[in-house]
Amino acid sequence: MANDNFVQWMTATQQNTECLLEQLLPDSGRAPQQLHEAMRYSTLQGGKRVRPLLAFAAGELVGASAANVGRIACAVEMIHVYSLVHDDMPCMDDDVLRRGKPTCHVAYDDATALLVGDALQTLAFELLATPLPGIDAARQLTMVRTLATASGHAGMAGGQAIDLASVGLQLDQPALEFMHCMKTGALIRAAVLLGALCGRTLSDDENTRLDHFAKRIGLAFQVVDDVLDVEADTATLGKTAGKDQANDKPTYVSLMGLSEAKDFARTLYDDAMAALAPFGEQATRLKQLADYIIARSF
Ligand code: GRG
Repeated sequence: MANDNFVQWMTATQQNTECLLEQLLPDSGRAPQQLHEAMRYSTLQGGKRVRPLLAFAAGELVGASAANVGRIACAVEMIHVYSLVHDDMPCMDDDVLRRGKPTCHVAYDDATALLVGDALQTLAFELLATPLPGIDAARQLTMVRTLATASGHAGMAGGQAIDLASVGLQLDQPALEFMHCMKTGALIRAAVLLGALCGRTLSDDENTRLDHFAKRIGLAFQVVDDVLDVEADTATLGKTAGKDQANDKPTYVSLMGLSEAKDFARTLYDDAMAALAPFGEQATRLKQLADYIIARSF
């Protein structure tokens, strides 16, 4: 019963995110048409929307307005889509399949894919910098800074740089964790923190706990991703399976083996859940999302 309720909430939140993205993205009939069409092609109708779901769940924890959370959730998803579009390009991971369809540079061309990433990134910041009803300017500035830090050299882009430089190397566990906390974890953490910034002010202890949850679940997401790259097939993933091994990338599976990697994901999950305990029922959605992240099959 509780799980039915979660599935309903997740489906409704994914649909809401899709509608909002649809409205916020530029119209493909407007010039420059190819860029706008490619932005919509890359962003709409695809993806699990894990980061928006986390932002909405964190928003529920703090009683935030759904409209405000919706805006920041779309900003985070746009940063995520930009990273996928650039990551798939020949100069990076060079992949042809994403979200079950040809990657942006394959469907269009390299220059368009580059511009799609650039335009999604700047649109994300435009959305965050546009006044949000009931949220003061200082707090919005904190939101802009939180997303910028998570996306830039000390976050996702920095993690990607380490990832590209690590091909053929076997990183030890601290080095692997450092890379993944930046590359994947930082944006997942930002989704949670931004959702929480849309509502009541949290105490220092609450902030510390939520941040700990966000960091642990961000890393657990990556460990599960490493496992799925080995265990799932391309059709299920909607992206090329087995790429990590084919590209000689260091992963949790190559470091510790499949079974230990699964155990490690479970340990991170337990730690994340423990951090939420004092929030009680307010954290129900975040706990359910943690369950989903750990048990997902794609
Ligand atoms: C190009 C600056 C820059 C960064 C790229 C995120 C990233 C960094 C690369 C993506 C490569 C990758 C497979 C990373 C592993 C974890 C991850 C982010 C998977 C994709 O996220 P999902 O599973 O994708 O949430 P969907 O399609 O469901 O949104």
